[in-house]
Amino acid sequence: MKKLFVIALVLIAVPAFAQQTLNYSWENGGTILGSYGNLVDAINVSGAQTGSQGSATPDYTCPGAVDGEKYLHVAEDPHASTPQAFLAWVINLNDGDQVDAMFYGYDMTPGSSPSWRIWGHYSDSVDVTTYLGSAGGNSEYTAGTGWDLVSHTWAFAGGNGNALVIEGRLYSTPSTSDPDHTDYWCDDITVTAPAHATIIFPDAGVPVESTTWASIKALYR
Ligand SMILES: [Ca+2]
Repeated sequence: MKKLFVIALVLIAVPAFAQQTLNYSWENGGTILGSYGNLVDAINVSGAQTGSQGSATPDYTCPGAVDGEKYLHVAEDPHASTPQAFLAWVINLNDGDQVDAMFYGYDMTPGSSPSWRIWGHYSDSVDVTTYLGSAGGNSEYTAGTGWDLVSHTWAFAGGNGNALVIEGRLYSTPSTSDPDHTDYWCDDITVTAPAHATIIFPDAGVPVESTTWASIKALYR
């Protein structure tokens, strides 16, 4: 009798707390949903990659994806302020909803830049490029031990907006110096949101503009 009561209570309680958790690991060849600031060369990559961290010549290597085969490369060029890569978008949220997100950023410089942070801002549920104010984030950086996890939990309070854009933020050093280019990689983002919301990740096969291809070729020639 007691067991039946417990089961019934769980069945009643579940709808009120129904959450969904989705993972995206860039395996579909996607890149980003959008960006802000001096973010360039958003490309889907696989295998070891070589990059620069504010240096004239490539000076460090990412060994490959932390999950699966593919992952995301972006770069800050030239260094200025704090570029943002829009990694996920949660739409149709209500005030008070809880959203959790985490992703892996590659970082080989303990205690100094380049580093990743996870942050968020509000938008409407129609256009991911709308900006309706900062939602805050986690002030911790990637640890600098290789693939490091950054995570944050938001209590949604979007005001006029009903969507949350989850950002990967890039922190480069020095803030201005030739060649003003730092490479970044991330992978394996997991988002948990209420079941009534919709979690959106980058689409497969988003065309890369020819100007971007030219700059990629220039980077690796
Ligand atoms: Ca992956």
